Amino acid sequence: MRIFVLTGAGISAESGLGTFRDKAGTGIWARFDPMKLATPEGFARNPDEVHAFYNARRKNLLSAQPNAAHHALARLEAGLAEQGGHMTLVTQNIDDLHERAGSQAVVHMHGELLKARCAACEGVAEWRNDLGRADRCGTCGETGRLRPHVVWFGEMPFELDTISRALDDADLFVAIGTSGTVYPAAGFVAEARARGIRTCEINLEPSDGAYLFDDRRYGPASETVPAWVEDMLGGTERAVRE
Ligand code: BJW
Repeated sequence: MRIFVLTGAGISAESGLGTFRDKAGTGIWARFDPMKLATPEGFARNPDEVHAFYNARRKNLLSAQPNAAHHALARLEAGLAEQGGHMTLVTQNIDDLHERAGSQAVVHMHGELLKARCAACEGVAEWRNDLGRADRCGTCGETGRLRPHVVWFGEMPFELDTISRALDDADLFVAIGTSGTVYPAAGFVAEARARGIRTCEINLEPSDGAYLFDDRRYGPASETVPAWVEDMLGGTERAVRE
């Protein structure tokens, strides 16, 4: 079996990293303005404010740990490979919790919080400390041109060609912990359906696009994802009922 997994903020919620939107209205974008903090225009207007937002989230990430859902997906990747199958893991998350849980190949379509990118030379470097306007690019030596290596609204997500090829090649599309609000990721389920691929949603609660999924499992990711992975590797494959 070839499985395409798309993860979102919900998979890292139980690791203490906030989600952006939830039905209770307590997500990050209910407290902070995404137009100020997650657009190139907002960064150009007030780089210090944007750096402070990402510096706080970077600190939080460095003290967070992967949870049972991240570990289960790492087991699934290894287990499918042993059975001659394959898993593609695409995440919208900028955290590194999949890697720390042992996932070997993670596509970060919205970038990575522990990296900085230079607007002058496009060089990308590991970055674990606070980032600010006084910092110098290690590649070209320019000062004040570094930004978080993340994808803001209006910017092109990374690796869309890789993602499209992986969708072409999948038997099952699974969305975990994502509200399905932000495009192009929100459109992957429709693309999967158009290719005749079975679809499964695993989330705390039904997303607005829940009707697009053939199979649905609801509850905290730390419980639902390990149970689903056990089914997939155990061969019962409840999630792909014919
Ligand atoms: C749990 C749980 C638990 C809680 N267990 N579950 C087409 C139509 C309309 C608009 C557009 C469109 N195409 C483009 C747009 C514009 C825009 C967009 O989509 N806007 C929408 C708001 C309408 N998109 C863009 O600008 C993108 N670029 C782009 O489209 O380029 C042009 C292009 C055109 C054509 C093809 C290709 C490209 C860029 C989007 C960049 C998103 N950036 C952010 C911030 C940067 C990273 C960061 O700071 O972290 O990325 S926004 C934010 O949302 C972040 C996330 O990755 C992203 C998605 O959020 P996610 O992961 O779904 O989280 P939540 O919080 O929304 O949902 C969490 C879910 O978990 C909830 O359902 C909970 O219930 C659940 N949950 N606890 C399981 N314990």
